Amino acid sequence: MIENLSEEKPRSLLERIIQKRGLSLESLETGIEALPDEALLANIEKGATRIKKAMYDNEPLVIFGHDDPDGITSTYILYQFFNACGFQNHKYFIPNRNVEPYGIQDSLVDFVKKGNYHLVITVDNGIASFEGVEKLNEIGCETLITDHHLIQSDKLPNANTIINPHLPYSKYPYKMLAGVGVVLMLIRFLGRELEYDITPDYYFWTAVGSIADRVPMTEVNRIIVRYAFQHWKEINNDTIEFLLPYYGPTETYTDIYALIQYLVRLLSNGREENGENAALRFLIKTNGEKEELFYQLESLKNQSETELAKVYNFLDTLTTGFEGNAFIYLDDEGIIPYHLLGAAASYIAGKFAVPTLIMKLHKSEIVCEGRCAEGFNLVEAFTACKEHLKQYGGHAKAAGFSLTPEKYDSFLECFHQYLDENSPESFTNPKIEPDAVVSLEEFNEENWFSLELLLPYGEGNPEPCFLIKDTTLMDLQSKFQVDINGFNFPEDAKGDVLVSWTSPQVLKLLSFTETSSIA
Ligand SMILES: [Mn+2]
Repeated sequence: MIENLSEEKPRSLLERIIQKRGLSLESLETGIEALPDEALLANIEKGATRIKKAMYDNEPLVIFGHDDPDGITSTYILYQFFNACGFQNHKYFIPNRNVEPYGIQDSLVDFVKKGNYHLVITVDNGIASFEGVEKLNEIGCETLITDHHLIQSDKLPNANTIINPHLPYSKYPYKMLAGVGVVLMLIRFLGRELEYDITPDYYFWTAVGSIADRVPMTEVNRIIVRYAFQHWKEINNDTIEFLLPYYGPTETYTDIYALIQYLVRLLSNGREENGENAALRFLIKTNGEKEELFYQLESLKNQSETELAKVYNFLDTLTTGFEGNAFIYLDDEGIIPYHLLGAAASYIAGKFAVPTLIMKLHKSEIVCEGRCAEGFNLVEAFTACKEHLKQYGGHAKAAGFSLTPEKYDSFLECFHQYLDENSPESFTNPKIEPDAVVSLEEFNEENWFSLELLLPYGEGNPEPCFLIKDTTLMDLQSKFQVDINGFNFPEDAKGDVLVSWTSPQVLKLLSFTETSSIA
């Protein structure tokens, strides 16, 4: 009798989602005390020792970043850490991908020569800079590589030290850190040794770079972001202080998560020449200069969002009625700007869940950004076709390459053959599984706030998806703002709808299945 009663007790929306996903309340509340010991990251001790030597000997060093928000936040937290420790002999160099290829190029080698630097610390890049590291060695400059990109064909650059969770002998149990996550672990390790307290602002900026790089929001990455949420009020950082008057409230975790997503967009637009980057300068500079750079980045962000909307529109027309096991497009009409190739590929791969290659002729080479969903590995695919490529690299689900135009046809042939042999069947029409069947009444304030425990969303922890049975558009619209999301939902139809709950008053349609029409 008692058992029956407890079975019938209605469970909260949050409890149903947690159960459906096989999670537990405890696992969602894990704090930083549960982080693995960063000493398990291979070579971290050697790297830390090299950095401490530079600090004690006051050796001039350069942090060599990458021009995306992961690279910018990586550079920023390491730069700030040196500042905080009272070290003053560090500079940074951020290459511009629109001007030069990925990784260590001659521009950095020249910068190092001129400044007589003895040490380069790469962040969020370097693992594929075989020639670049050799060139630095030749001029007597050591390289410490910190990176999270995949290691190519067991070949490693000839660097002083390499810290990368993908090193086969690394014992650190979590591989999916962002570049900035690797840097945070190095700073935590150094902080321990130098007895310097790693404050919540380091975690906050790591959260920004990690969410920007779309690493899975599970385990270590999730703990880092949650720590930034939980300690938000203690964050003492002049960039955040500067932003608050411009930005809306930051009372709830939803607000802070939205601020992080805003910063991801803001920091994507700082590319400059000669190793400089406006986004990094915005983070580092103070007062008047910060304000000027903020307005500059804001206006660049608005420009690029307008540009992006145009590209998405174009892709929508290009993919009307699309079916197939891959989407491959060479932009020979010049509609997709070079710097939006990755965004374009992400858009298509997200919409159709197929491997997507978007290519463009750039400086007499064909450059490609590839994206794909679960179940396919772009780096493996490119490796299988590497004889046709000039350079390639990246992650399983986000990778790129360059090739000479003469090799284009032979590459395509090779890639199609690889697809035929390696495509899972589920590429066509991935089915969305609801986390819970809900009534409209359940989309209330109490439930909204209870779901904040699931934040941050990302790969491995998707935004919940709800099934509302037998409803009409009128029912939904009587209580909510409904984002139809391009679906056909006739006024006179009843149906089962899948929605995501994007803000307390907004439901976004993910699918609609008609059950009956209203007589
Ligand atoms: Mn990265």
